[in-house]
Amino acid sequence: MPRVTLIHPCLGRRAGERRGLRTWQMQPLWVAALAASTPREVELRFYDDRLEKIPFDEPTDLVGISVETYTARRAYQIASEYRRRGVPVAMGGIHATLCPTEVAEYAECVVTGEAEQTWPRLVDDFRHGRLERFYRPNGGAFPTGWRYDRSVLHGKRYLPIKLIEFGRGCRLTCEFCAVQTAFHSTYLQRPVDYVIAEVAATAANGDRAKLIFFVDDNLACEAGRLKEFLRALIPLRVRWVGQAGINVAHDPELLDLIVRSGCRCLLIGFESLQPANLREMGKPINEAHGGIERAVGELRRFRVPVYGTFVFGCDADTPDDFQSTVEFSVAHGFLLAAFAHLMPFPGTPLYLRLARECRLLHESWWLDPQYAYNTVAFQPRHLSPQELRRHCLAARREFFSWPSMLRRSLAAGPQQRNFWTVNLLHRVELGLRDGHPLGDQTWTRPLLRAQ
Ligand code: B12
Ligand code: SF4
Repeated sequence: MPRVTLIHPCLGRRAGERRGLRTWQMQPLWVAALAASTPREVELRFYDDRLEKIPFDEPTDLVGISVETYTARRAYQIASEYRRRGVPVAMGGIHATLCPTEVAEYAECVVTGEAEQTWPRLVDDFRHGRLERFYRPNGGAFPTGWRYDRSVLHGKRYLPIKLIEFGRGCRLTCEFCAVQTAFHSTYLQRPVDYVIAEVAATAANGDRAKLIFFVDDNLACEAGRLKEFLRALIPLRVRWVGQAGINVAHDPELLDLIVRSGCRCLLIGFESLQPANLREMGKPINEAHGGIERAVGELRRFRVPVYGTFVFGCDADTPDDFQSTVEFSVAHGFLLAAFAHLMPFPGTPLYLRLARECRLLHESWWLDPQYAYNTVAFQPRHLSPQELRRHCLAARREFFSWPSMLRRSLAAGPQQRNFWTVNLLHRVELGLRDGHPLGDQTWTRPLLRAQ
């Protein structure tokens, strides 16, 4: 019986650090997706590098590692450990999809795109000694059923949140977005009754995780289907969080359904209060129907708890914009907000443009040992990279300051407990995230590359 070990890498680890950031410790859904499509006779194990030590010496025949751009360094360290012991490694995930050639240097084989169909084939090829270098889904194939087997995740100390997918991808074309790049701006949805059945099972078995996170990057790609889904969700009386485009705010019927179906936090990428920046990012949708100001007014009118996200570093940004954006977010009583700088993820139109303009400070920043979380990897137009980072950090500190939290808590109404839990957690982690290393700092061996 072949033994297969799946690994979810952490972002990195400082010397002496025992546990990672709490807000990121959620069930990795890719493991549940792969587990459901793993042939039954395979003995499957899973280790989450964010929560536990990886037993590298435990006998196994094949290892599967998921790679995001931020976790690539750590993933390659883990792969090196196994490959040094003669165990072949398969890698997949969004970074493997964006940079298959780089990933192939650290693995026996690379899976790009969705793996529901390719994974069983890979395992079968492995058993017959004919592993290929690359596995790609057949053009636009719909991953039949999208089933998940979460049994391998049981017993691990994740946040009590259940991750569920409604759809995958996004049809919009924001310049900086890795998702639209990986999915070629396409969007696929599961049948509503599949998702509702999964939610109902959570609600029925009294799962500790009554809070559901719909992980879609944009729940509102198809407003009509979203309404159908939310209507079916109302009787299940669950609490949920999710991410959606600004278009939800211009549809009163949708806002009403969002609230009535139990939404406790809706992340919306406002990105910038400057119209010129929105044009640069390729996000004109945020200017439509009266723009962000009107959208936020509607969200308040319906009492939708908003997680507003903003991105800085576009050409029109000046130092004053940070302050005015924080003031906007506080004045509108956002439950949460993020103030990030632009990140040139590999393969994105943003990355390609900055490379053309010779503005990338590190070409493969994710592999650079000097690069740490929150380092700016490109040359902004009117600020220095250090200023951009400092202003973003100051904006976060101000948003999570006591006066801001107290003021914003007034907008939280009866959801005070929820408000304080999430705000205090984010406040504590502010300092921990900044400058966090990518990769395990105590790991000093050279990375093992394919011949
Ligand atoms: C949920 C989520 C989170 C959750 C964490 C979830 C968790 N499990 O812990 C939270 C909110 C905490 C989070 C945090 C962050 N996230 Co996040 N997140 C997502 C999101 C929205 C969904 C991921 C998901 O569950 N998808 C559903 C599963 C089934 O799909 P999947 O993971 O792609 O897996 C499929 C295939 O890729 C493949 N596959 C995946 N792994 C493997 C491994 C093997 C061996 C094989 C064969 C196949 C395979 O098979 C699966 C089935 O088809 C994605 C967006 C997206 N669409 O990917 C962003 C995303 C992955 N996050 C992103 C980022 C940047 C972050 C942060 C760095 C943000 C920050 N605050 O700075 C942090 C860092 C977290 C970390 N790595 O430690 C980026 C990554 C970009 C990149 N190029 O790497 C994404 C793509 C968002 C985006 N729009 O750019 N995130
Ligand atoms: S709306 Fe969100 S998911 Fe869609 S392309 Fe833009 S940033 Fe990506």
